[in-house]
Amino acid sequence: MTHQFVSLTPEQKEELANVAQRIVAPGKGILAADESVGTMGKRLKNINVENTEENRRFFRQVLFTANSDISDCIGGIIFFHETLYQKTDDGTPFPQLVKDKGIAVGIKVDKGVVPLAGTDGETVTQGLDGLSERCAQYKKDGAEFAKWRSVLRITDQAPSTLAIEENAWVLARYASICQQQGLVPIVEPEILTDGSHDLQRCQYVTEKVLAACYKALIDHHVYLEGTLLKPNMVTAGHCCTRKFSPEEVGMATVTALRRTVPAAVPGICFLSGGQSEEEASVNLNAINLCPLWKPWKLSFSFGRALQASALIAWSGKEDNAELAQDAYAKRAKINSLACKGEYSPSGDTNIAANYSLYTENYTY
Ligand code: 5MM
Repeated sequence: MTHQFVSLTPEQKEELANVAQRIVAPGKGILAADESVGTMGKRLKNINVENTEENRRFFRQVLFTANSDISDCIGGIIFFHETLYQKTDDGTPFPQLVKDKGIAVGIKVDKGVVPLAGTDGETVTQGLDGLSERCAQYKKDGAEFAKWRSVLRITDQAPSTLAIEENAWVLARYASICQQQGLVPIVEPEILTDGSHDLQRCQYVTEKVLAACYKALIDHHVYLEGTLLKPNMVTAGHCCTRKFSPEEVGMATVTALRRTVPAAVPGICFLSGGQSEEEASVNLNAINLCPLWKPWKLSFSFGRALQASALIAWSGKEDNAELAQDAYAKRAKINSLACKGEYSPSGDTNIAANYSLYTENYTY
């Protein structure tokens, strides 16, 4: 007979559940500003800006000092380690600045992916060594939630059972460790859009991956009410020749989630996965309009799809800071409406918002 050791006190559970619910309060989602130094370098290169610590700090400052109204749309911001210890020009620590706006501070705690031996180029995410100590320190330094990203790909043979199970197990170990240290874990099993597979294949794989994740989370006694899920939307592969409507994406996504994600999970915050800003918002809106029962909040945790226009507007020039903040606030507002199924696209042909943000093999 299996025995369940009680690992969290009622107070710990209450704190975790409260933080998770606060992040996905109605109309709120997450800004994923946790690009590691290398990833940020790629973003900056696109706008011809050098990847220096000061340029990374300045752009984050632009985002974090956006008008306080932003907290109606953003419930949490995910930081990268470096950013958690940076300050504004006037010396305010970034975590303090964000908290004062009523936004929860999150921290990326994974250390990227490495090859998973015995598979055809698949990966597993590393970072479990010393994780407990790092989480304890991050908690002291102002973090309330954490994020860990696993990466899976779709080919004729992939994802393999080994990759699905190993990544699910590691995500569960991470989630359990976070909760022990008082951080709400965001569980992110990203299935890349690389490939020419259709919507049905993505739905099938998403169901397999999420089912394995929740089996592992439950095996590890993770307190689901104190977690958030960050999955891919169910979309066709980047090279699929058949196009699917937002309504089809919404139905496939909600169907996959209903089959695999327990109702105890308070919120599902989608990654944007290389969709354009507008595509990601339209699909999130369609997901929320899907006429099926949805027991969780369906929100966003976008990186590229919340920052692309802002990066272009800024282009490394101090004088453009306000323009960049306007661009970021505009996308945040649109995504907030999409969380409630209230976004009506205006037919805006803004080039930046419709520009594909796809990066091949997004595994770094
Ligand atoms: C914002 O980027 C996050 C960190 O990326 P790296 O570990 O590659 O530096 C990343 O985990 C991000 O949160 C997810 O990929 C979702 O971002 P998108 O841009 O797909 O919404």
